[in-house]
Order: sequence, then structure tokens, then C-alpha cells
Amino acid sequence: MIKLALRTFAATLIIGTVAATYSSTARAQGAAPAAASSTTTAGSSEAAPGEKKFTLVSEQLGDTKFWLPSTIVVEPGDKVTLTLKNEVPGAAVTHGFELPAFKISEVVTRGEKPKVVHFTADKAGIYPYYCQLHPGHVGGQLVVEPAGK
Ligand SMILES: [Cu+2]
Repeated sequence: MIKLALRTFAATLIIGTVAATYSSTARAQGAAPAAASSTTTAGSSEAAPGEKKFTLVSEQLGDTKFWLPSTIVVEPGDKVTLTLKNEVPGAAVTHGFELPAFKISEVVTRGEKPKVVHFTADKAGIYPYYCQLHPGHVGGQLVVEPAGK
């Protein structure tokens, strides 16, 4: 785990150098527990408590392909939705996304609709995600940890 975390951290540093415009770590918005509210806000786009949504994009920077962001953080028990986009240019039109700890394995095709996957982050820990089709395609990590840690 530590080795993986360090390797991913190194990848994060590279990303930070190459593309400062990308945020390498993402925390879902709107995750604060709602106070006992008597009304429902119509049309609210905020995720409900316990729900986290992320868009992960496969990108190419220089000669290297990445899944970005390279770290996503959720809390144990969160219902997580990942929208997976492939924006890597070039001849290969498909890239993979695998998060084996939660039995997720998808192939995302450039130019087609993004893939959307759902799972419950029911165990704390650090779990890798990567492209199962290309060993050199840099992945990232899902961090499941209690808030305030
Ligand atoms: Cu790939």
C-alpha cells in the first residue's frame, strides 16, 4: 500500500509539473450533512449526504496517458458515482478503467458516451484504479477514509 501510495504521489508530482491546471486530488462537493430541513430545494444539483460524484478523464500529457484526477477521496459508506471519459488522442480509441477492490472493470471509447459506474465505498483503505488495457497508462487511487482524518 505504501509503495503504491508513493508511486502515485510521484505521478501526482509529474502531473502537477506538466499540467498545473489539473487538480490532482478531488473531493466531492456538497458532502456536508444536511441539517434537519423541512423543505426540499427544487432543482438542487448538490449530491445528497453520503453521495459522492466524480468525473474521471483519461488524458494524454506528452507521451504519457493518465486517468485524472489521480486521487479521489470519499468517506466509508458513501455511495460513489464515477463518470468515465476517454479524451486520449491517437489511433487507439479505447481505454480501460479498473477498480478491482470494488469489482469495476470498464472499457471507455473515445467519442462515445461516458461510462457511468456506481458502488458503495464500504471499506476504508487506499485502492488503485488503472487502465487494464495498457500497462504504461498511469492510474490513480481511491482513498476511503473517515472525515477529518
Ligand atoms: Cu489505456
